[in-house]
Amino acid sequence: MTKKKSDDKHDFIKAPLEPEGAKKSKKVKDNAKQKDLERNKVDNSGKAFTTNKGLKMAEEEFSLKAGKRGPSLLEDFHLREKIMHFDHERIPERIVHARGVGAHGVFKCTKDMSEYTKATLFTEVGKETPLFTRISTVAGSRGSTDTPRDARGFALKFYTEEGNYDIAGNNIPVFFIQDAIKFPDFVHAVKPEPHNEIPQAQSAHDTFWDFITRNQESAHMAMWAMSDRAIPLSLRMIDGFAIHTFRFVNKDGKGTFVRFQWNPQLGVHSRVWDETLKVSGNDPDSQRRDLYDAIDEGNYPVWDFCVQMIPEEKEFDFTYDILDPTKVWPEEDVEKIKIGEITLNRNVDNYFAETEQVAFNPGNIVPGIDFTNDPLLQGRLFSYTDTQLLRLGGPNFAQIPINRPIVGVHNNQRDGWHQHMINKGPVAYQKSSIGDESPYYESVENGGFEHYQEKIDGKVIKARDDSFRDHFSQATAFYNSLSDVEKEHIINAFSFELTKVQRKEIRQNVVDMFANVDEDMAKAIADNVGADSPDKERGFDPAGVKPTKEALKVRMPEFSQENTIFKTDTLKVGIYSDDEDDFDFKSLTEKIEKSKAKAEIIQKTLKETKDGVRVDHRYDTVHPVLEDSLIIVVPEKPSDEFMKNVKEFAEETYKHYKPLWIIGDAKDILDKDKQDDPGVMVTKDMSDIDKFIENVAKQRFWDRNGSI
Ligand code: HDE
Repeated sequence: MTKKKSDDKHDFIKAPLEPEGAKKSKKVKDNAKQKDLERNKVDNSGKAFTTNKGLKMAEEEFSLKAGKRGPSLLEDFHLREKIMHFDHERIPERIVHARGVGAHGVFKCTKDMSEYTKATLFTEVGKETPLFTRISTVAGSRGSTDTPRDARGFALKFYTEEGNYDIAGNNIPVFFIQDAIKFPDFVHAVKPEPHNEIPQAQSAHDTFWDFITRNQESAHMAMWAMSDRAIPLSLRMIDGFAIHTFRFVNKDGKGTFVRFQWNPQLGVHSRVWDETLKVSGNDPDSQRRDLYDAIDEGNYPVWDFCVQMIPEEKEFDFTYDILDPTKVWPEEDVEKIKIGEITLNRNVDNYFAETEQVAFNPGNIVPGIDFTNDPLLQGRLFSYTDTQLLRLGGPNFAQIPINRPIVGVHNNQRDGWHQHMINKGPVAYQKSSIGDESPYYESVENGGFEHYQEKIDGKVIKARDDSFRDHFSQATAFYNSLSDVEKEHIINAFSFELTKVQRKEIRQNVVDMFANVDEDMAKAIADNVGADSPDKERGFDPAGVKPTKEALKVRMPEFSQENTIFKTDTLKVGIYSDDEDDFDFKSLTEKIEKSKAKAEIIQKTLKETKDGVRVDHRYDTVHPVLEDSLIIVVPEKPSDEFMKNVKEFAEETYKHYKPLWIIGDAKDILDKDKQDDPGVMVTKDMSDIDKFIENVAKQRFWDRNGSI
């Protein structure tokens, strides 16, 4: 490489490629998709600068001009190429799920499912299939915050040996509507209102709640959206559900109804509302950062991948229609079976190339999987290709590196925008003697795809079966399966949302409608928002049917977060302390990290502690809501800077029910009457560390004074 002399003046700002202190990821075993992507990776290091046509340029400081002070010239092809590219750097964002984060990973089969499906990713124990995931919020635009109250999209693309298999799911097991034809209405209602484009990424406004009360099939999902599930602590702590009923097909052609879900080994955990609002302002990227950092540090999140199955003969044995996407299959009805594990182990190299350009489609299936007549699923099978055609600029988006399968693609499709394949020869049609009858069609026995031959018998009609008309039984069963704290959070969420609804009639309609879920709940919400006492009958749309007694008996304790997994792994322990203190930070942080939690020291500056431990934050550049628990190390003579923020740190941690430990004199830090509350520790030294670590695993202590 030769370097022009005149460039030397810039050398004093040489910056390393990686930021200081960047952690190195654990080396992950190469997989087929990773190797495939390597082909497209660009390495600029040590290379001469070129235009897009490969021309080396000697300089890029000035555009070409007629005279040093003259106008720019049209013949400056480099200026034109650069600006032209810049002008076209944006593509349409996704209509829904615009904000997302992506990661690579692997699916490992842990149970041979060949009795039910011939899909090879599920039939060989130990087999690993590379995958890509994109986790998203639904309503906000691409630049919105990570933490609104919203469902999270959780889409998986398995790069199988039989082609790509996608599950584009959510972290909530049901959906707002039963038929795809209502989707545009639903999305228009939840998105910012069209006249003023307010509010961004929020359901707390009139049109959303108007839609809900006018479309009562939404009752169940609305309950989930108001629950803690919609404000997750971390994307590593959410469930994934394919929602729809799919079909497994085995090699004898026998079908079995199946639902997929994947559950995090870290448990499902949430924030409290006040906290999530503050996180939004303090770190709008908190959730994508959390996922990125965890993977970067080698703390790979793992999900148990599970199925629930119903034999075709039992299709009509339930109190709900098993094809209804507004219903779950409670585990008391249908056993959940773990069949594999998903591990996310590699961050993307380039957000746009991978996360933005990835194209999921529930219609991407492999032999052994098929669709059912779920009317919501049927509409999705059309929508995804259609939207991607526009978003990714033409019909060849399956050739984009992140989308292309790890197996060869052979057909006689040709041309179109961004065609990358060079198909040789004169044949561009199927069945040709010139082309030696290639590509040939694979037999079903050898893995050729054949659609499931479901018998269909019915009239062409615009209607839905009566079996889809009970909209409240599972909404009630869900509410009744939650803990008191979770119920209180739902009441508070409804109250918050309705307080933002301007039209009194809509507030009233909501409390009337949700009295059909639980009258006490609706009454409490009505009291909070100043609505009249709820009237259940007025709030019931006669297009629906009332739940039967039997349907109301159902319980789903599996969905209460009280019954989730609790462990310390990767939870953050903030250590608020004074940089002049001689405290033994080394031992404290080592003990915390031994428990797999993460210690983060917060001091006046980023200089190391006196005993040489890395300091992560300054007092005023981190907010206590960004820590999962807090230790305050009080020095004998605290500095003014230490005292300035310490009360806020203590109060916020206390108020959000998180573990709090004050080592030293707590007098000027936390009110005396709060010091004996659950999850609060005040001690002279750090000998009680084990107790604190237990508290960190518990995460929240709901039986403190006050409620959120
Ligand atoms: Fe989607 N959905 N959706 N959706 N959806 C899209 O496709 C659509 C539905 C889901 O990370 C779009 O490429 C219709 C249910 C996820 O790239 C679009 C209906 C579930 C993602 C679309 C639904 C989902 C999308 C927008 C009603 C949970 C993000 C951009 C029938 C099971 C995938 C795009 C990613 C994205 C249409 C309902 C999940 C417009 C018509 C139910 C996770 O095609």
